[in-house]
Amino acid sequence: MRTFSEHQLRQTENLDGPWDFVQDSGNRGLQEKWFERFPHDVRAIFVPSCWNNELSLFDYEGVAWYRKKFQLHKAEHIRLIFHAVLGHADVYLDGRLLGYHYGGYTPFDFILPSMEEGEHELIIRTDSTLDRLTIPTEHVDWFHYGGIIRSVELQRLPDLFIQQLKIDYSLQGDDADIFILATLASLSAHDASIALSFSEGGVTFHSEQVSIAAGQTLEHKVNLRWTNVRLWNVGQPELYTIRVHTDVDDKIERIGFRTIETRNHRILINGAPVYLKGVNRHEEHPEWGFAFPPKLMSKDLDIIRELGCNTVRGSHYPQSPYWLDLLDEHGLLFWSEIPIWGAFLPNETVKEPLFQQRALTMLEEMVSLHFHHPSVVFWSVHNEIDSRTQDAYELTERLVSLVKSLDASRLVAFATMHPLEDVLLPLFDVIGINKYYGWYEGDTSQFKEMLRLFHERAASMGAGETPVLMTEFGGAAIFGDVGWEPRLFSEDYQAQIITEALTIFKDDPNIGGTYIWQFADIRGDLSSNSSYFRDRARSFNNKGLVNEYRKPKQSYRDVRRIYTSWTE
Ligand code: ADA
Repeated sequence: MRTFSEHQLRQTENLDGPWDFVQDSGNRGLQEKWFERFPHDVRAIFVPSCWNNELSLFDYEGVAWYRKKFQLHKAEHIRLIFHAVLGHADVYLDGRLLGYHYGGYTPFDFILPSMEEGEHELIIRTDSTLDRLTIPTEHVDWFHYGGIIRSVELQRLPDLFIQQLKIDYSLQGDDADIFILATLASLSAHDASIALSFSEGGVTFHSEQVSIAAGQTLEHKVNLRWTNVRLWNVGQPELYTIRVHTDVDDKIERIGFRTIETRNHRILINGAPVYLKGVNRHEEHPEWGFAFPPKLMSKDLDIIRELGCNTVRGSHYPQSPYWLDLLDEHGLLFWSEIPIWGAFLPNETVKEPLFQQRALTMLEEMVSLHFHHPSVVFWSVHNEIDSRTQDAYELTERLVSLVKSLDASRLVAFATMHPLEDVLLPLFDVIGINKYYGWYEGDTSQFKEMLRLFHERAASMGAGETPVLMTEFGGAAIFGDVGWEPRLFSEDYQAQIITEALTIFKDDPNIGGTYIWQFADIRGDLSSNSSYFRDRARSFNNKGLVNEYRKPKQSYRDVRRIYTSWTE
């Protein structure tokens, strides 16, 4: 799950591997109380995975139940962490409902004090159904996978345990004011006093004795100043591993020191402008769906670095912490976003309290999941919603103010598909434009005029200084379709429009960087009964620079030549 251990002392165990699995296409399980009596007619499924990658389940969207039994060899406190379950998840333990989570790409957990020794039965009812109030909603340009896509972890907790470690800082040059918050929790019937120590790279820098009342939580703050810290930078990753521990428990987080600013239409890292050379990456593969294995993440990273990129947009949902660890370790910048995918999002949905609440929760969970990664520069609140309306404005105000209250150090961004009519521009630190001249409309020469009008309009709205990134552009190519003439869907045509667009964007001083749509081909969501996405040949979104098995198309080679020649 991470490239480093999050604990040295705490005992943790992944409940990964085969689980009992049963499809509930008639949605009978709740009424028949499958959480008390799991059906006998089950199949084994691997966790983590997407069930759609199993035989006969390819197209299944709906309810499915999972079961795993585990043993406790003594009575003890435990914590169950679900690192990501797609859609709706109801969790039952020994027949009792522990709770419900809605989301898909962020963890949730349960702390279970004084569990009895012996066998326990964990059951999860998941529902992958997309509808008008889910995020994403029912018409979305990626496959409707379902399942437990990241690990399920069982932790054994002592009476006094470390619930959270949060590290924030502010930098003056290379001196850092560091703010550490360690949250301790007591599951004990007695007041206690405990020695708490903080270390970095194995060297203790702070210790003190703290008291905690029976059954309470305690937020313990430590503020200190470190001088001459090594700064994390693009291509120069300097990381600090910070551990808090008692004699029975610990928690490890990893951070990097760097500043983020914007000036002259550029993103500045540690005061220096960085022209962003990026791709959009879905964390998806035809064999694994969204349960993307670590080995393939490091291959993706190699291919993206070889392309000359210094940044990745995590389109369109919070990506795995393992992936962000890799970016931290190689000094690439990351754009993190929640899965509000708006191209077909009705305005009525935007106003719905349930939809808004889900969006706010997803944002909060994303910020909490990715907070310590120095690679994260952008928090993106939505993609391609109808940004011309007052309803969009009101939703966006809520989302932006929540993100800013959670983390004032990063840039709040979005991607618009209505650059010339958008009313949201003044709300953001960074504006992303998605436009497909040369593919869905017109030809690439139209980018120039569109951008001229956009900059004029942004200035008239008071957003003239806001950096603008081209967050999506490109076109589809079927891997292997090459020829003498650049036809739609050929590798030649895709390479041509991407290279033309890149040249135009680089010549525009108001553009601070580019994210090509997209890194790799992904499965699309097509069916014979639906009119959506019918232009997706092979049932894939074929706009990848590499195909779904990461084989390079012509555009990959051309973009590599361009990105590696851009030195700014
Ligand atoms: C949109 C969207 C992407 C993808 C792309 C396309 O801009 O944000 O997810 O669907 O268009 O391929 O059309």
